Amino acid sequence: MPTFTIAVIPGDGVGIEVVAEGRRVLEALARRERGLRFRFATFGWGSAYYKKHGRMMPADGLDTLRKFDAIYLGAVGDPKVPDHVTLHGLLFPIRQSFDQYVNVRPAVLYAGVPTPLANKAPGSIDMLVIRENTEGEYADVGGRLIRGTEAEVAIQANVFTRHGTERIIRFAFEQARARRKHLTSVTKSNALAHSMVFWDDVFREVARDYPDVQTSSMLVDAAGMSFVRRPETFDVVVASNLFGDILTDLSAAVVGGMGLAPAANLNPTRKFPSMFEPVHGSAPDIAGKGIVNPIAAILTAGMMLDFLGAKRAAAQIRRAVAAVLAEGKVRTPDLGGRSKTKEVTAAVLENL
Ligand code: GGG
Repeated sequence: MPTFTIAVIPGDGVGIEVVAEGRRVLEALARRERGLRFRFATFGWGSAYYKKHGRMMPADGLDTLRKFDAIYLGAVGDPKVPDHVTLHGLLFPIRQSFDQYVNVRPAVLYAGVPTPLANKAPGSIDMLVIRENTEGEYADVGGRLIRGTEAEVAIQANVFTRHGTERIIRFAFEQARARRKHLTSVTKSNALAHSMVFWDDVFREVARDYPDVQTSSMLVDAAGMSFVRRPETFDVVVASNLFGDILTDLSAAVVGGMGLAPAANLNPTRKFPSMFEPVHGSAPDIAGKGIVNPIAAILTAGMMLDFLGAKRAAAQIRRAVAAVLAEGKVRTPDLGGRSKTKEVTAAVLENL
């Protein structure tokens, strides 16, 4: 195995804390797994950088990142910086410039984790949400006219290309084929008669190449209800950028919360580095208190190892996290415990 070069962007708030914990786990694995080596380079980009320099990352930031095997990111967001500035200044340029067109967000109900839903057995919820990640509603096309006047106009255009839509749906079918062979496409084609009817058309076309995969199509409002009422009926779900973003907060909530939700922004062609970040944001309310749940970031590090081909090490992370959760002794306040962030990581390390 080569030495993997990892660009680390802790970002803001709890991002800084959780990325440090994920890195502890990666370093522990490198000590015990023959041939597994990392070279980390940390970049202090984010809201603090913005306050000093007026931008979230340097002008040549993308050129710097391009040379790495992967990017490991914590979170972005700061109460003193508008949220659209943080997202459009760092997260979205990386996803779009490196064509990380797939956002993979698994949601698994682990043994020992309290779910807000009644009568759900461990493992009964196991879904994989595939979110389109480079276009759709987040394409950043639009503008505001005659600002601040009575006649002000704001336009936000959605961009759905055949290339972009087909490739994300195809990726989702491949995932479904490797899992329980069921794929749900989520749209809102009763109301959005152009973009979403187009998505439905492409979904049906691509489905012809996957006769072994059972399909369903749902409106996003119905899907939201079903994520709560019958989450066990979902296997793989594919959705646009906005719908995937919203639905994955919901899927995280039903399996124990954002503290357990990992994510990967993938460029499956590997032409550019992929980026791995927990679903959660910077959580300024608990930042710096040492109580953030590091498990989402640790599982995210596992997704990074999986994508880099270090499958055995990735499986060790999943097993160790599952063991800590099942034991239930060491858990942060979001899961009803009193443990500190570092104690959770220590427990994961003990179980590796
Ligand atoms: N962990 C990365 C982060 O800070 N996420 C916050 C967020 O709002 N993300 C929006 C998105 O994933 O599109």
